[in-house]
Amino acid sequence: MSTPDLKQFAEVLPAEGRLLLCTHRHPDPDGLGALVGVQQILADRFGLASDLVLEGRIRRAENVAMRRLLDIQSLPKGGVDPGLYRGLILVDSQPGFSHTHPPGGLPLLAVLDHHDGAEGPLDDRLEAPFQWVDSRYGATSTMVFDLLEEYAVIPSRRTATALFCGVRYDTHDLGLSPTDRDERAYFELLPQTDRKLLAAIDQPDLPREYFRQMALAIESCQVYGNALITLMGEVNSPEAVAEVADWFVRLEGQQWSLAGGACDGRYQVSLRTDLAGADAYPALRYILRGEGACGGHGRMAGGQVPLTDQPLEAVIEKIRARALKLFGAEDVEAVPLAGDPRKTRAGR
Ligand SMILES: [Mn+2]
Repeated sequence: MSTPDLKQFAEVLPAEGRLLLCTHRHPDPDGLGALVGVQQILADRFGLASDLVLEGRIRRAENVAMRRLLDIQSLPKGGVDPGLYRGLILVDSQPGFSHTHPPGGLPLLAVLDHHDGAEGPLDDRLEAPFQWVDSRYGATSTMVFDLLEEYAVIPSRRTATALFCGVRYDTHDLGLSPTDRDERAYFELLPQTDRKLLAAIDQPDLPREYFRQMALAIESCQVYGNALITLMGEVNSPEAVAEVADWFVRLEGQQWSLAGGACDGRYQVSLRTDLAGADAYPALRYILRGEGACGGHGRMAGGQVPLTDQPLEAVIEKIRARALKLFGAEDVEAVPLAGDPRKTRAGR
């Protein structure tokens, strides 16, 4: 996990023409921030125009607000004519990740990512001439901040705001194992951001659907000692699953929060831990072993199981059984999250 010579980034770029930039399905603030940052480097330093292609609807309210308020324009994945582009840059993900399907027919020029995830030696998986994968970074937006610095590009207010959102949400405002680089990016970017936009992105209006989803999540959540398991049926969006996992790990005394929900033909799973030193990715890999794919970083991991071969109920039960085994809670009695705590006490 070494940092490549960032000067090599310039060497993989064409002298002219347009590039296509993409990230994982259902982009999050870090993916969006990294895209906006790379787009500015390409334009300012190399005179290269670029378009973003985004896959999967963005539905989490914060992410919707970020996209709208920063006017992040993109092409639908089906609307890409490869003939118009000279190559592809992928951020906040890697080729081969199950939630990432860049448009075909274009050479992959560069990959910037901070996730663990794909199996096997790096060289077998990545084919981009410029590969920068380093899971020590808390956010891909931090890596893009470093790239801006390397190429002496001063971020516009919009770029600074976008990158700041990426660093902020992926590191939980530096609360989650940030590196010195993340801290530097955060504090250097902050004075350059649009504070009104930051506040509007952080506290967006929420549709009623959001509260309905959260009510369902509370109903579905079972507490097994120090682990929370919330395996729902159909959900609005994969992002709702991540949000539920994030929310419930905050319950006092909890160390693990596993959430799942079916969406777009897949069972989406998110795992969070606040156990010091615990690594969510190997844990989720164990839970999904043989069923689906996953990736993660530090205390967060996400994955999917295709629902094509087996019914939803079977997938949910397999995941629950594996998770209970992993959490050492096979013999622990499940208690509903929102059950009456007095009854719960008496029952133990
Ligand atoms: Mn990220």
